[in-house]
Amino acid sequence: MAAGTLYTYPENWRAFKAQIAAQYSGARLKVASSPPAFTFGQTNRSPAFLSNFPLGKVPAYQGDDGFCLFESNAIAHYLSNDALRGSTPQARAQVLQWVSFADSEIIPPASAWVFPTLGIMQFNKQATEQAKEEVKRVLAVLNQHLNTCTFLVGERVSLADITVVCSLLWLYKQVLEPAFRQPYPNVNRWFVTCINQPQFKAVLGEVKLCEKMAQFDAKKFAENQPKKETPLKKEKAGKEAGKQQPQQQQEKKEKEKKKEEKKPAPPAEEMDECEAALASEPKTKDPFAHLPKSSFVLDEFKRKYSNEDTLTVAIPHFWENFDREGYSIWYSEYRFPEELTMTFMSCNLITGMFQRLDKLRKNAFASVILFGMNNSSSISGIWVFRGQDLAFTLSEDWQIDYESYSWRKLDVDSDECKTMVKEYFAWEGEFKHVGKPFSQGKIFKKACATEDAHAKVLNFFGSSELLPENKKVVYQRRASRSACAPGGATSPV
Ligand SMILES: N[C@@H](CCC(=O)N[C@@H](CS)C(=O)NCC(=O)O)C(=O)O
Repeated sequence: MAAGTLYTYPENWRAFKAQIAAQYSGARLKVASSPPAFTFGQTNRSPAFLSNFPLGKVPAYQGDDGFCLFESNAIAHYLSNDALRGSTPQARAQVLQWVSFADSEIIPPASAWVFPTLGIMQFNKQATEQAKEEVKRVLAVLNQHLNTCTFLVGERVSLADITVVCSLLWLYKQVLEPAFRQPYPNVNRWFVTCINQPQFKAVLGEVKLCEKMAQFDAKKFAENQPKKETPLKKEKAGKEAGKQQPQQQQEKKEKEKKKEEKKPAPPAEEMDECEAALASEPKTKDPFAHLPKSSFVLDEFKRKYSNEDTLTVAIPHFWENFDREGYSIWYSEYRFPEELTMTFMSCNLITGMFQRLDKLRKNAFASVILFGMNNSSSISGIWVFRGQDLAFTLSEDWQIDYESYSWRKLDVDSDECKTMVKEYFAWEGEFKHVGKPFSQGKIFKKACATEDAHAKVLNFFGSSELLPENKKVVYQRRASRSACAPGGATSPV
């Protein structure tokens, strides 16, 4: 019988799947969801955690025997018994069918609808209306199936029921008010039956079904905003927050809401799961607080870099605005190129470092490039840091990787610096000092998983030259969007 620890944040519906499965199977499962055992945003970014769970995502399972597993469905499967997994080949396939159905058909519209009501995503009327229609469609499919069955597969609760119930949980709690759910009596009956099973109850507690469809929580959304990085977002957050005060009178509030509903939100303003997760991180002291204010707005440059042509707009903007007192430019090179084998592993090395330096992103920008091919490659990059010193010593969190690199401060007036900035930022040029062809580039800029997406697109296109410059930001913003439980945000849910 499996025995181990499940790392998660509290009230994570993904973790619930594993926890309920363990209730049925008798697997001994400890849940590490609060300090000191686990702090979301910290523990899952630590090198020890990342060495077992390279994505740094939760839930994550470690057996007492050392066996490690990520992906909630895999963990729930592992912690199940044969009865839950399905006792015949057909039943097992049906369980897999419903697990996949939950992930691909339920979670996307459920997130699009529910997240804004929890204030962790901007409201977009069109997207919400579309999500409602999609939810109706999946409920209809379930209702039809459950017309003749008590449970989704066979005569007993299976992993299919556990998974689908957990995926519907936030819909039932938040938005499926009685009138909306009334056309799906079989689904309602089945859902209530499941959540009242002692094994479900032990994990979910008393589930209160929605009485009134929750609407966009602009206040919570505004509260979540100020922690975000760009002035653009701050500005917006300010507006949102500002709106809240005069909105004491209900009438005005309604008007504002209507206004909000009319203008579709620009997608880049949404809070994705990473940002929601970051929003939950405890505040730490700003290690750059002692520096005088700089005239160089790094975020502005980053926006130019993301959205406009690198050579003709972003780099000229960089040099026109660069503040040599407030910032410094460094060349870094991986010290152990002979240890680099497969290029995808080298890329993970770079993105791993970026992840561990997450909190430095506000005060740094970097373009790090992998040159060469499998078993003959090198990594080097150009880093722009706030201040004149290497930033890594300013925080304990940042000291994991930097010693694996050599660091050389560049003379910002030198031709060498100008050429390197140009070549590394644009990912093209002779790279004379390298002697190997460009393979892949990674940009240290925005929070979470973005570089991976960029790299994936690059791999797909096969060459950086084919990458449409003005599309960079789109890949980055959409990279890791998937449904994250609201518990990962500041929301107490
Ligand atoms: N497909 C994964 C998704 C896991 C996931 O996205 N986890 C989020 C929280 S809901 C996370 O840990 N994010 C942290 C991060 O991206 O740094 C699963 O089902 O386990």
